[in-house]
Amino acid sequence: MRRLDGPGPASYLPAMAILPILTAPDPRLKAKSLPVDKVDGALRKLMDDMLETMYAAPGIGLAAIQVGVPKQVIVMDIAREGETPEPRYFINPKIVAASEEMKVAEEGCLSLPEQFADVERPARVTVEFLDYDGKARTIESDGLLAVCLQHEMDHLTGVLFVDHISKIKRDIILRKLTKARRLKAAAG
Ligand code: K1U
Ligand code: ZN
Repeated sequence: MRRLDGPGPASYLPAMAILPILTAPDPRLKAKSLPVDKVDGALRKLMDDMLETMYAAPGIGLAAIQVGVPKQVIVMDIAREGETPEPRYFINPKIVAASEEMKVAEEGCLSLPEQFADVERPARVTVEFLDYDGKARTIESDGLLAVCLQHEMDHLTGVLFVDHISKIKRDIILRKLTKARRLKAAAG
């Protein structure tokens, strides 16, 4: 723990951190994340840091593997600008039901910066998970929540949104990212 300001109990709260986000084609993004066996202070610190990192990006979701941690942990906040923030935490999420109805929505990803594509997924999913306090919960989702949940849960098995689109479109996006990475490295 580090001191934030003057003495007093609040000054010994651990500071939140903004973590570096991995970008494709980093091979760590292909890893399969492992289930969490204990929801403790260290895991809550990771989730706090992930949320801070997601807000700073900015983004509406983040999976732990995107910050290099292969654990089944997701943070999310789909509240719009001007609305009250609504942070959500999903530990060991499992899809237990999915609609037959499919829906196409445009997706982005903080690990594929500035790239977007239309992706088709079930319109509604029911997900079981543990919350920030380790309590078992179930959520029925549709709209952006369903899209974001499925996108983030894909990260836990090493799947990116580009894996749902044609090879031609995927290769265009991955080539752009490789080029951007080369230019960034050359610029120092
Ligand atoms: O990298 C990620 O997994 C986060 C990703 C989540 C997502 C977005 C759209 C559809 C499916 C999943 C993002 O947050 S990309 C950035 C973004 O969408 C956004 C950023 C600022 C304001 C609103 C949206
Ligand atoms: Zn993503």
